[in-house]
Amino acid sequence: MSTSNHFDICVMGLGYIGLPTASIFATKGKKVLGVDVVQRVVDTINQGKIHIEEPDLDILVRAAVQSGNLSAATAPAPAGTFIIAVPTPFEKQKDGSLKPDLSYIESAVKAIASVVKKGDLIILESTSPVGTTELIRDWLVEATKGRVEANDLLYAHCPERILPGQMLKELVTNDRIAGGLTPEAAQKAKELYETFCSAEIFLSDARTAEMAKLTENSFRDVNIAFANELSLICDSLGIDVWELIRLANRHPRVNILQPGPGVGGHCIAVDPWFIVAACPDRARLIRTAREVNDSKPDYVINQVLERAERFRKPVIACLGLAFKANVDDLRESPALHIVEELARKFKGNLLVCEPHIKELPKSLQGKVTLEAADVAISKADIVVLLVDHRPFKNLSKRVLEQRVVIDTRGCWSN
Ligand code: SAJ
Repeated sequence: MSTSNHFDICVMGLGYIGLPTASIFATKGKKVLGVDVVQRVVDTINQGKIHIEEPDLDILVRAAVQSGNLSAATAPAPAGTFIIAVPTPFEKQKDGSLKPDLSYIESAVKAIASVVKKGDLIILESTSPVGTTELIRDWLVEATKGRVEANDLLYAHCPERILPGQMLKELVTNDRIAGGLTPEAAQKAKELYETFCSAEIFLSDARTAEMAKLTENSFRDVNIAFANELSLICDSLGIDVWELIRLANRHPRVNILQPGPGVGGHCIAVDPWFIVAACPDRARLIRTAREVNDSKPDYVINQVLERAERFRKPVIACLGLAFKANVDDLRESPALHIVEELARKFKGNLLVCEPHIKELPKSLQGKVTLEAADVAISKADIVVLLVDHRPFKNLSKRVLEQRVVIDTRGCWSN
């Protein structure tokens, strides 16, 4: 790494991936500059604080800032390595599919164009369609107006695979892939991640690494879709899907996942579409799985409407808004979508409990009441369990007696 750099690493994007990555490198002795376009985020981090929720991330960031190795800014500076960890949003198409939007990655590339120099390593961590690492190289050549040529820099894709809620552990213990545009780039990226990663790091090319990340999340989506489809079939046939899955999973080679009210978060509900967008005629199973999972929230809404018919003015308690258990993240949450729809239909009679938030999201403010679970249940005719948060699982079944219960997660199933 060049000794003329003030920084070893410049991390572009200080969100769920960039911030833990920048911080862990800093605590291992690397000089890290974290860059984010939001001034408030930069200020918060420079004070050693965090703007997102993740267990123990506050401790890691504080340690990194106090060590003097991590600082944040709104613009990049020269460094030996640039890690791009910005979001990859998507545009919804008329047919319901999603198309990746690479504009944040492109902006990050343009921002580093004035400071990159020959020999630097550029790593893309953001989940991206196949071919994006090559695009980054082309954009950078263009943005530097030829000051750097295609072969002057090393490019690699090293996708993150950490699970929200367990990020700090998985950052260290998950195997990784270092996919380079050249073998040298892959090797350099591997050596860098060995700074903190105690698991194996596999060398590959950039396209395979890009596809591997999309494949992992599509695999999970397809498997959840199987469970969700089973839940619909079982409802029609009068079978308890939770008992069915428990029994089927006793087979040594069967491992069915859990049905739910839909698939949320910013990864599994999105990434499969990047494969569908690239090969629409071939990705038939992957597309259908997405459609099955995306249909589940409306199915739950209809279940509630059906059960509500027997009441004149039903009071409905919805338990959970997050996209999955034991996190505060409401992004792409099927539970939130369901509650928003029910709030429209049962104005003033909807009680919501989400133990991980103190304030309702804007879309629900003034439309529903945030309550503790026991209070909400005690006032409700219908109880809809949307997220299997630990406190809900531990609720005494007695409080549910004499209530219509819709348990979308099998939390209270025997
Ligand atoms: N879900 C079910 N049934 C299940 C499992 C999950 O309905 O049996 C739902 C959850 O409730 C949630 C959604 O699926 O709404 C996704 O949750 P998740 O825990 O499966 O995954 P994420 O989105 O939190 O994290 C995933 C992980 N990918 C895989 O497990 C293959 C993680 O390792 C990735 O790093 C992350 O996506 C990412 O950033 O891409």
